[in-house]
Amino acid sequence: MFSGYNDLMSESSTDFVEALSRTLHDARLTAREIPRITEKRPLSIDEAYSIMEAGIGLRERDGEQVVAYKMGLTSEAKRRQMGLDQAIFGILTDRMQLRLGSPYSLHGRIHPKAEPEIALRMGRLLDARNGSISEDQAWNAVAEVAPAIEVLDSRYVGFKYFSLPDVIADNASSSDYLIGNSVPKPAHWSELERWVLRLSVNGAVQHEAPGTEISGSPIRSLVQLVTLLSQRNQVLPAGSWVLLGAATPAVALEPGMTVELELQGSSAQSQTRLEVAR
Ligand code: OOG
Ligand code: MG
Repeated sequence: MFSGYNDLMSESSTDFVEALSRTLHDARLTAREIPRITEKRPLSIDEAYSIMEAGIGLRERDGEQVVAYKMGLTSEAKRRQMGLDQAIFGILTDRMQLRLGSPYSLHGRIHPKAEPEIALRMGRLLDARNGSISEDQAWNAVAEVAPAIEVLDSRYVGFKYFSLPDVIADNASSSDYLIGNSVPKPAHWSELERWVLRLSVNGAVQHEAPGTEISGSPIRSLVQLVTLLSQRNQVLPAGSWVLLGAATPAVALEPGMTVELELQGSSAQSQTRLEVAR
């Protein structure tokens, strides 16, 4: 029986954040589902991000380093799939990054799903703490562009019908990510809107969508991330990778599956493959 939420109502806010980040951390490490937090207690978006950050602190204590960020629920299709209505961000570490060409073991995952994304590497820091940044400013700070496959997992029972604060506290369902080989950086960010992202499983196309499915324009995801970080008094550091959000719904992973992301644009063509181990 899950008993980790027993004292939730009586704890102070700091203890509560500590306790829940630990509960989610342990659920991930032991691959055990837990009930959603908001079944027991209301949770604000702000508290939820504090739980996420405390959880990343626990991972850092285990030797992991923050090297990337992600935007989530930037696509209408994803929001519909999850029944949620607002874009959110998550924090990614070096240990979550998968290596190209290595089989991906589902061991230790609860209900993993894969989704097609575009990743950007920042050549310069972006900071919106003293005012908003423009799309051009954001694009000028980008050093590298690559396709990416994100593997989501949720620590909550069933991976559905959770509330926005629940999913934020669980680091936006982050689990692993694979960054493909870089493609040439387009001269203008609007070209990303015309890219097509196609997700296949065992050679059969499951989902396909244009870049406009990502926040209307993928660059808007980057601006949104920098804005959300600034609301937590944070900046996007140079060198970070950013996953801009899925363009299509996610597909459930099973042992032995091959997932392929094909990216098609006028100046960019590429294929990235994730082989799930048997
Ligand atoms: C939240 C994470 C969503 C995306 O790209 O939309 C996400 C979820 O679906 O559980 O990473
Ligand atoms: Mg994603």
